[in-house]
Amino acid sequence: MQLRQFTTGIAALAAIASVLSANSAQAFSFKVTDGVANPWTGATNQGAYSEFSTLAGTTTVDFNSGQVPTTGFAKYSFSNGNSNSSVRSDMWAPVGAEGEKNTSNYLEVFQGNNVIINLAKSLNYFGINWGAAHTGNTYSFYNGNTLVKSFTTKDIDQAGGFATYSALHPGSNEDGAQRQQNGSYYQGNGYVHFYADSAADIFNKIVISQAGGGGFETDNHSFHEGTGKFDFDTESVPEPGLVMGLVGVGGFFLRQRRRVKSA
Ligand SMILES: [Ca+2]
Ligand SMILES: [Ca+2]
Repeated sequence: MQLRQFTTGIAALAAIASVLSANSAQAFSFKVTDGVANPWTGATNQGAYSEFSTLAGTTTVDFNSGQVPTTGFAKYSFSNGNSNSSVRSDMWAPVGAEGEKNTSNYLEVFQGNNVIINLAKSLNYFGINWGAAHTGNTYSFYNGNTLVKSFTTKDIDQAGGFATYSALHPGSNEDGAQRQQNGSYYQGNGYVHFYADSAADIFNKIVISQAGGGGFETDNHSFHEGTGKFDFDTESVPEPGLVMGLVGVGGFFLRQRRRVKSA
């Protein structure tokens, strides 16, 4: 968003921009898409998955086991036990890429009980199926104990909104909800991609929190390892079948990737 503001900028913004850049070299971006059906099974009732799920170096957590992972690449913990925030399955699950009802388990976070995700390696990308959006849904990205960037529902609204406003998630007039023709407010859903624009923006810890009432519902978290810029537009995303076919010829795969990236 900062980039877009700068490039479409009016003179008044130039001063703000220079203050920001003096304060921090960081630029951290996000994009909202529909996401895709489960890229491994084709299932459409498990929420939306990242278009980058099958990119080499990406790990995806779908919560379908009913638990958060507490070992491995992404270790999840609750700041206050898991007395109210938890993995569950109910009507508030984030909807699928074409608005389908999600009948799988997902992660629910309430105020006062944050979810902390500690990563085994540095990341340059985190994607999430964000659903039933409420005011006060908050993501904070850290490198060690240093906050890289926070985002809230309002940031999505200001950038043009969510991909889908679902009748499955009736809500009230607030950040993340939009009035539809029948007079009801529907809450936002979509696949939201957060990514580093430079090596200064990589991160290894994510905190998911809720400020105020309502819950924060997410599913299908995807983590991409990286120590530099994540190029959203030119990262190649091979078809799942292609990845399977190239398992034994990683060198070829890497060469293809480099070629695409430098094109
Ligand atoms: Ca799920
Ligand atoms: Ca919610």
